[in-house]
Amino acid sequence: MVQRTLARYLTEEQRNKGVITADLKFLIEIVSRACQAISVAIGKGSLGGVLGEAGSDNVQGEAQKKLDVLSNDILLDANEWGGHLAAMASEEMDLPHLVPHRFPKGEYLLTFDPLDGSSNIDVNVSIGTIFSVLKCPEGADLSTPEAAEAAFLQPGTAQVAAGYAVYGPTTLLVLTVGNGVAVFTLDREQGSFILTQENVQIPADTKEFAINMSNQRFWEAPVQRYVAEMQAGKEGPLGKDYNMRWVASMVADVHRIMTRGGIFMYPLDSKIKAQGGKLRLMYEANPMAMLIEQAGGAATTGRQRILDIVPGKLHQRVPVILGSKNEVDRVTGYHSA
Ligand code: P6P
Repeated sequence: MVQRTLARYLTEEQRNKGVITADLKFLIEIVSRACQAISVAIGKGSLGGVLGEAGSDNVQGEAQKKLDVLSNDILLDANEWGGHLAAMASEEMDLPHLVPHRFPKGEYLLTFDPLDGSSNIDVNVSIGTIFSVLKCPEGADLSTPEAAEAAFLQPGTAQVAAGYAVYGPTTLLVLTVGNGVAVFTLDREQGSFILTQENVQIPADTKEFAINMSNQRFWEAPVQRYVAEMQAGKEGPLGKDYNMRWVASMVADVHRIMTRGGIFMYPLDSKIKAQGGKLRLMYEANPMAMLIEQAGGAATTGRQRILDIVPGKLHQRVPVILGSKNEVDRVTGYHSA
């Protein structure tokens, strides 16, 4: 059977549905090759001298792992010369990274979390790269990194593409260009991503929830109620027994939901209320919310659709409740009860 590579899939999306431009196709291919390079670096582990702390902190005040910095550099280097981007923004950088003057500028903006779940790197648990693509507004001020931040502050509904790579037993690229969700598996011998699933559909119901239970005492009442009802099992109001999973790599937890359904929650709690949440809107919540909705799921903060949020700042944090639609609708409903 003829294998459909990422390049062929994108070409057919461009030709048949006019969904994407040649520049966006090029951008996604460049990002996929950067993810391949990150996958190779991760795969070397201790042998590559890439484990452990980098000895620096990122803009979030989190200690950076060597692989955080390496992954960020791989994505910057891969994307700045191609002429398809105007600027990039990353979890690892305080300000946007402008395309150097020596290279042509393009019409797209790229945001990314270069290595999500990096607390899992040193214990050999799946981690991932998350990315989101926006169009750069006409006339945007890109004169300085500080000025360029405003160009990124668009709601998630403005995304033209979103995806993640999950570095697990296999390396997968999960992608949407606004026409459903496709899954590509990295063929390491060929060095290309091969289409292995398209039109992903998340079951509307589930028996599996993902949340960090150690925060339970900090949760708001609607989440306390919902988790207690799931723990009550089939004797409780939800009438079924639930199982729990928490990988502490959003990409791994979201990919499980993409694969078999479930609900993922990093809700607002009293410990992080001042920050607005734990997860970042522009390069975690928004791309994952686009993917989840494109696969028939739902993604809210508990109070509003994530994709409708108009960002106030580049590294804004939000509560995240996403996954199987009927479950997300239920707990979102509890917030307005
Ligand atoms: P906690 C990883 O640091 C991350 O940003 C997400 O990938 C993950 O879902 C979450 O934080 C884990 O947070 O508080 O359980 O360590």
